[in-house]
Amino acid sequence: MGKKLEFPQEFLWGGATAATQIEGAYDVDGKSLSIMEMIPFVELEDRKDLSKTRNLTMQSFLDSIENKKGLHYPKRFGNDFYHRYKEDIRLFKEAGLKIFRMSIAWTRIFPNGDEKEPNQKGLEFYRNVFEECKKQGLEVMVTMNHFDTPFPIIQNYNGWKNREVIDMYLKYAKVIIDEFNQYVKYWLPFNEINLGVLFSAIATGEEDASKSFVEKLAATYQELHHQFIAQAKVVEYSKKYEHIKIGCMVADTTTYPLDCNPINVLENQQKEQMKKFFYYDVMIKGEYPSYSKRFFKEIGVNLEMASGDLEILKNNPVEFITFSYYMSSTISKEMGELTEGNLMRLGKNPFLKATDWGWQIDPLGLRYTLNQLWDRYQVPLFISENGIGVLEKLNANNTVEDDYRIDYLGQHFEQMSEAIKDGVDLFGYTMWTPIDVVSAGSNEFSKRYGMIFVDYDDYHNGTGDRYLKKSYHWFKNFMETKEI
Ligand code: P53
Repeated sequence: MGKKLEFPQEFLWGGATAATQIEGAYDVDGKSLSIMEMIPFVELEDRKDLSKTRNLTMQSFLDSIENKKGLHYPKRFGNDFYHRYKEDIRLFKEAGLKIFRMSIAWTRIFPNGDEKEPNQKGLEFYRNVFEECKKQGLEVMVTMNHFDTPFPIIQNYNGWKNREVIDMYLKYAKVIIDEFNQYVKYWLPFNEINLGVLFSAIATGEEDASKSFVEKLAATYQELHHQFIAQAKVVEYSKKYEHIKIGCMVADTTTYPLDCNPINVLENQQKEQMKKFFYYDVMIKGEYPSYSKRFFKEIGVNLEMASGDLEILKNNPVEFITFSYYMSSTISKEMGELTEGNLMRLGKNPFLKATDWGWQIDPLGLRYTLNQLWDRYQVPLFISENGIGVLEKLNANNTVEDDYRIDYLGQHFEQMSEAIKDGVDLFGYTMWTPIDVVSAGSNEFSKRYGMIFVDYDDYHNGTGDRYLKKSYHWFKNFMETKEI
């Protein structure tokens, strides 16, 4: 007999995915390529070191279009959801999921960004998917932009650096809200909006090697400002429909001071401010916080704002917070100043174990994070991603005995239930991910997160058939009993 956890009856249990990591069908029905589909798979000796995957230039993107070098671009193939969505949605439903978080590919709706009319074939695909969810009784949460800005917008308009892109995005957002508000109650304008500043190439456009670090940083904060405005304008537009809600999505980089040395405590506080609270502060409180003004001034970043921008932000905060939570890390002054190399460096924590990719597993950190966000913002919270990536193979019984995933999920669920007892208003959770997908960061198929195994390897060899892992059956039982 397991331990029984308490959750509200209406708690939204679900699973999360993203278009370029599942759909495939990159060149059908008028779709353009997004930036994500132009990053090749690179075999790594050290899975923790992703630097080799990041040699991205405008030339490498252009070369990828015709792919004369014969490289493999995994996000063009995903896990074949485009053709298998009915089976997948049925499997999600049978596992007991109540909500499915997915993203719409901008590249299917406005392939060049500047068309007058949306691509009907693209709308039709998503309508079919939503109809299927409705038939199976699954609620839907949609991410409007999950790192996958159409490449033509980057090539022809210089991506998010250009203010004009706000209007292109808004046109896209209005079309999908008008078309699909009957199916979709929860909308997230941008996935992990804080990652753009860390990985400009992935989230918002190319990296320009000729620029200095500060110039690049200034450019990414300018892109971010445009995304904040775009998101606020989506919130403004959404007021047309009473039954839909717009939330934000932040990669929660939960950090602790390495020790009780006040130097490290203060260092952690400053990192927390600029790496996470800054984003929530702008999107929830509707203003640039004071500490960010000092940061920008000292580093030499001058944001260009149009008149009215600050009012737009102030008048249109999001209604709920979502965040991804995979790990925590430590911060110390020793790690150095904010430099290019260590932007994402994760300080070790001797009390935690890490995955093969160096992601330190920390269920208690989830309760800590939930309390921190609730104390500070007092808006409903939703965990839009959480899970564990592992190298896995099917065994002789065509399954995977993924007890580590069962432990990971169960321990995180337990801390969620504790946070709810603490009084935190947590209304849902979508695991990353119910089914194996292409990895966002490393492009592998081998970094598997699913409860459902998909028979593809890193080069898209395989049948694509779906098999249930042990965690699938465990989760299904958890949905019925709430026992871990
Ligand atoms: P992958 C870094 C840190 C935290 C979350 O990531 C991140 C990333 C990007 O790698 O991204 C989110 O596949 C993202 C998903 C992604 C998932 O976390 O690199 O929203 O698209 O798949 C897991 O292991």
